[in-house]
Amino acid sequence: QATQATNAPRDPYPTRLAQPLDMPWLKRQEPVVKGRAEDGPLDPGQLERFEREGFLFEPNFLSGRELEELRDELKTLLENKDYAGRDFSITEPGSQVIRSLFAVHFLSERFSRLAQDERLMGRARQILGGEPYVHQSRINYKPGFQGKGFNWHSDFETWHAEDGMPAMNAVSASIVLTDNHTFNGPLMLIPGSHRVFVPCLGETPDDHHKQSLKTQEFGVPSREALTRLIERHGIEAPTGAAGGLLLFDCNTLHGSNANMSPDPRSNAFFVYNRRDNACGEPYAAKRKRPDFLAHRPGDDWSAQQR
Ligand code: 6CS
Ligand code: FE
Repeated sequence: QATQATNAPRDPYPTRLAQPLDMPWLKRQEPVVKGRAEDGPLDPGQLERFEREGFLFEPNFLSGRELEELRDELKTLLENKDYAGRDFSITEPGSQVIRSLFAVHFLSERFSRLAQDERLMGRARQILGGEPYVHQSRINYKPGFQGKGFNWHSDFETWHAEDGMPAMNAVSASIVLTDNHTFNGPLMLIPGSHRVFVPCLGETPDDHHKQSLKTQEFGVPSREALTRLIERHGIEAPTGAAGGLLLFDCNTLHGSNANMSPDPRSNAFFVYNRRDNACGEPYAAKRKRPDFLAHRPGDDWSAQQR
């Protein structure tokens, strides 16, 4: 790890450590909700809920024709043979089944429009208290019987350590494009976990994303820390019909089980980061991850692919 100059400010979120700290977690520095109810579509009750729980589920955010179009687009993207074997297309551990497709707001006009849609941008601006840009986008496919789970993690821990995101000024919007039920591996969250930062053990391996996007082993909290947080706050899994919107703070601990049902569990994710929180050098990795995982404000990823 790089030595810090004596007068340099200390990183408040040290992680990927060789030795555990004396305490299981550290205090979050940034406020959770930074805008006001007057500034956007979320009402005071919804903002209060997001502040307290670290997430907010809005059933029936999308419906009808709009939802159908997105589901068709999801299918088209997943069937696109040009994406097979590309770095932004992640397969399940041990098979060639697609697990995630990244940078979808550059791959698809339809998803690009959705990412920039004021219904999402407005919510992000309101939560972040400033102008957002899309830091990352993806589709998680999770096909019936074959889709594997995601270990417990905080997205911010990874983005800070591996992408150089300075502070907790980002929010994820996940739109469920298939019905989410108990058996198809819905997202589970630990309410209230966004208020602490859990440093993780183990130095980041080179090219870690190639492994972590299939099965994450580094950047996951210890079982002791998870046990204490879950004893305190429990686990929640918002389920419901296709079209629901889940907004969650960048530091809310979450994970999911494998899909043991016949039905896919697919969703579209857009991560909004505040412009003044753009990424710099990674805090706990030797090299930055590829651009498809961490866009910069105003960059044109699709131009680089040509
Ligand atoms: O590594 C990442 O950036 C991604 N991985 C996970 C498991 N969640 C957040 C993010 O999309
Ligand atoms: Fe995640």
